[in-house]
Amino acid sequence: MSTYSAIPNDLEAFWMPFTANQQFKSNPRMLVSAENMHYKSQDGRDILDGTAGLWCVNAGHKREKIVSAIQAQVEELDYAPAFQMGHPKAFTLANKLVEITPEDMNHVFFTNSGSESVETALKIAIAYQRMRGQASRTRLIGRERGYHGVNFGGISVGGIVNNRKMFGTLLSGVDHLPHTHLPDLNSFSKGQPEHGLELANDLERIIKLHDASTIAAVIVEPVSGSTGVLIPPVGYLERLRALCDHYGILLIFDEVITGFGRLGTPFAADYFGVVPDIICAAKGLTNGIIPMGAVIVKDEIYTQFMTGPKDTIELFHGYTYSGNPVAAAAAIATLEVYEEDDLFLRASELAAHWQEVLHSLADHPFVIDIRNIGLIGAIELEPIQEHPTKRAFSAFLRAFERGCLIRTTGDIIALSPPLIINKAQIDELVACIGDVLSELE
Ligand code: PXG
Ligand code: PLP
Repeated sequence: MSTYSAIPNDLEAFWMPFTANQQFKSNPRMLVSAENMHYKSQDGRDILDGTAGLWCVNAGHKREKIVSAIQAQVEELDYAPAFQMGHPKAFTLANKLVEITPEDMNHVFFTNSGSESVETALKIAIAYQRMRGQASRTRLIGRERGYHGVNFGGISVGGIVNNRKMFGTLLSGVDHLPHTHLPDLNSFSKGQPEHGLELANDLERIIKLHDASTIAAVIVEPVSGSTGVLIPPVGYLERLRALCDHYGILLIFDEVITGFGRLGTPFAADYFGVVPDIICAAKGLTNGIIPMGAVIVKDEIYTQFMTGPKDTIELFHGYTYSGNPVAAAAAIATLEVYEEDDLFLRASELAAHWQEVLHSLADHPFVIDIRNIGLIGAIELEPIQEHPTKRAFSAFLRAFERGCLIRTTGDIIALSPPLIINKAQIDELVACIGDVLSELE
C-alpha cells in the first residue's frame, strides 16, 4: 500500500516557516499564480504585490525572459558537480555580476540563500584575517535589530531576540552595536534621518573592550529591512567605514534586501557611496525565482587566498548547489532584464513619488512614524496595549482582503514593491493601506 495517503490539501504536513501555523491553517491565505505586479489568490482575486514577494521579485512576476532561460537550461544541463568541476554559466554569471558591483569587488562565491551568504561571508572574513597573519581576529560584531538570516552565524550576529532566545548559546565571541532607530528625534524622516551618526562610535567602545586585534569583521544591513526599515542616519555608514579602516576590521554589508535596485542603484553601497569589503546578496539575484545567493569580495581578499600552493583547495567551504546551472541561468536572465528595462533607474525615478504618497498617510489613525528610502517604505503603528503586533497583523489581513499584499513586522507595515510598479499602482497600494488604517481598532 502506498504510504502517500495524505488527504489532498491537508495542511498539516508542511511546517510553515516564520508562520503562526495553527492560525494560518484554520484560515489559509493561498496564492496560486502571479504575473507582473499581481498575485492571484485561490478564490480568484488579483492581489497587488506591495512586497515583491518577500523583497525579492524586483522585476515583477512571470518575466518571460527568465522563464525561458530556466526552461532552456533544464533541457541543456540540469546539474553539474560544484566541486573541482565547472560549467560555463556560473562563470558567465560571476562576470556579469561584477560588472554592477562596486569597483575592486570582482570576485563572487555562490550560495543558495541570504542565510548561506551570511555564513559564507563571516567564514571568509575570519579565514582572511588568518591568511593575512592576523589569526587572533576572530570576533564578529553585528548590530541590535539586525537580521542576517536564520543559521547559527547569522542569528549570533543578528539582533532579534525571538530569533535567538530559543537556540542556546550561539557563536561565542560576538558583540553588537546599538541599533539606529531614534523615534524621538527622527520620526517622519524622508530618506536618511538626520540624527544618530554618533551611534557608529560605539564601535570604539567595543574595540576598547575586546581590542581591535581580536575583531575580524563588522556586519550590518545598510538599511535594516526585516526589523521594520531602519535607515542609516546621515554619516553613519561613512563613520563605520572609517573606523573599520582605522582598526583593520572588515566591513560586511548584508545587501540581501538592498541589492539589485531596491534603492535605485545596483547596491546600497552605491547609493550611500560607502564601499564595504564584502557584500552578501540573494533574493533579487534571480528575481526570487530560483534560490541563489552570492558573496562578493574585494580583490584584496580573493588575492590573499590565492597565494598558497596551486594544488591546494584555498577555501574549505561550498554548497552542493553553489553556482547551480539552472539558478545561474535564471540569474543571468534576471540581470539582463534589470539592464534592458533599466529597472534600477526606474526605481530611483519613482522614489520621489513613492515618498510623497507614503507620507500622505501621516495623519491616519495610529500612525506614529513613516519612513522611506528608494522603493522601501515603512508605516509604524502605535501598538495595542498588552497586544503588540496585533494591530499591524490585522492591517495585513484586511489589506489582503482588499486586494493588496503588504508585510508586517512587529507593529510596522513594511513595503517594497517590484521595481516595475507604476505611479497609479503606488497610489492604489497606498490608498488601500489608508482605507485599512481607517478601519483599524
Ligand atoms: N540577510 C538579510 C539582510 C535579509 O533580509 C537574509 C539575510 C536571509 O536570507 P534568506 O534567503 O536565507 O531568507 C535576509 C532575508 C521580511 C523578510 O519580511 C525578510 C527576509 C526574509 C524573509 C522575510 O522582513 N530577509
Ligand atoms: N549533510 C550531509 C549528510 C551531506 O552529505 C551534505 C552535502 O553533501 C550536506 C549536509 C550539505 O548539503 P549542501 O551542500 O546542500 O548544503
